[in-house]
Amino acid sequence: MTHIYAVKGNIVDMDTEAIVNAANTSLLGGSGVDGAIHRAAGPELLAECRTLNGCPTGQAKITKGYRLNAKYVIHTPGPIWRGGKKNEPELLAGCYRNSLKLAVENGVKSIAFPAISTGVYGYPLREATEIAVKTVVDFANVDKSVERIVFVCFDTATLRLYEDVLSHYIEG
Ligand code: AR6
Repeated sequence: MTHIYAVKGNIVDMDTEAIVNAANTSLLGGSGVDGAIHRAAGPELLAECRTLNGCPTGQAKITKGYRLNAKYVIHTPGPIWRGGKKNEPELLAGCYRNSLKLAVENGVKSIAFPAISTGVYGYPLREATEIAVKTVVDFANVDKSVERIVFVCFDTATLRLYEDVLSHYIEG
């Protein structure tokens, strides 16, 4: 059974085989999670990202982790919140699903996700958390090859929310 849980922390410090980057469609870096990952991984990450020709919103691409603890970075551009009627929920679910698909294809057994789109991109936190948890739980119910999935929360309020939403899906 896949172990799915939330922790408070910085995504670059995670001990998982892959970490997910809340990227933009250029894949050439930015602020928030993206900035932290590029800073910690070193310039080789940007060099590899330049070869990828960007990534559509809701899709995902994989690179090496370079100076990170993580072997891989999975880059996924989340949707910018535009009020909720521009396909944002489906695109956000796509980020989680497509990142997990890439993880499976690359034999990744543990992966950490940030709260994609809930910073600069302005997605309401509760709605985003419900989509994140539901999409990950649904995926893990079908494909059990990833053993550990961690939601990394930057602050205590986000952690509480994830724990609350997770408790509706997972017992114990
Ligand atoms: N570790 C874990 N969570 C973090 C970290 C960190 N180091 N830093 C921020 N968060 P954001 P987005 C939280 O803005 O909304 C970039 O410029 C943060 O509190 O990183 O998807 C990209 O290049 C928030 O809850 O990502 C894009 O242009 C969550 O992570 C754009 O921002 C996501 O915040 C993407 O915006």
